[in-house]
Amino acid sequence: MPQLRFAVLTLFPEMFDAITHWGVTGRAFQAGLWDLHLQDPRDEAADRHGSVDDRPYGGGPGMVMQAPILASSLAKARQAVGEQAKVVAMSPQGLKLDAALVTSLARHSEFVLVAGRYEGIDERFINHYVDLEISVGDFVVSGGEMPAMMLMDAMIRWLPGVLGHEASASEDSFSDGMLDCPHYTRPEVFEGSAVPPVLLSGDHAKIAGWRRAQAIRRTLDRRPDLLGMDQLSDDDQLLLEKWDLSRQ
Ligand code: 9D3
Repeated sequence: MPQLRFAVLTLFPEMFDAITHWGVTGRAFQAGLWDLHLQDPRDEAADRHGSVDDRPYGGGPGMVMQAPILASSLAKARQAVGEQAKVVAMSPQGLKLDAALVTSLARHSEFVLVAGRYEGIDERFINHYVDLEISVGDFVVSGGEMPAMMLMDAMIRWLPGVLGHEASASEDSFSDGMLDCPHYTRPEVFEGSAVPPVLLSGDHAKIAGWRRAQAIRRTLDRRPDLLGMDQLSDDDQLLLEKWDLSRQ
């Protein structure tokens, strides 16, 4: 029944309340649009201390998650989510997540996400079982749980029925390779700054043109890499000129 099914290998399953209990993803979970199975590798520990990690061969700081523990945890997760599930490890060494990667993953509907802790995961587990490693960016966080939740959230937003009729994932910033326009609500004047008059005009075509011009200007200023070209279309250039946003 769910359109998207995830299992996550994690030592901190309670963290995932963040996406099952709150907001857009929480509502969609309660509605049965997506499903989540949490598998704690601690359940596979053989010793009475519940060890899932050990010291790195060759020495060095930190501990490494053990391959046999992760392999039996993965086997249980696959039973829950489907034997054909795509296995994705969240990793600082992974492919950097972006909108194109999120939509390309949508060809699959069953995933096991591996959220690591400690210094890392035994490379043999990755080589034997992991289809794809994904990073959320070039900065360090303390484990794979929040990156896994970011990936799931980004995918869940694309499911039909998740976003209300007033919004769609394809209208979101980045889907069209452009930053969003600025937004305003009451009061009409805040600390001496008025809302741009065009937004009060009631002329919907004019408002749409202004918003597009603002989005183009902000993308040029802040994220020219998103446009991936050094020339605007003639239409977009004219729109910037109309709203006096051309520069130079
Ligand atoms: C000293 C080497 N560090 C690797 C950059 C050690 C290390 C730090 C943090 C190993 C693992 C982690 C935990 N991070 C993740 O599991 C992680 C992550 C990240 O830190 N940044 C961006 N994306 C991701 S996805 C998973």
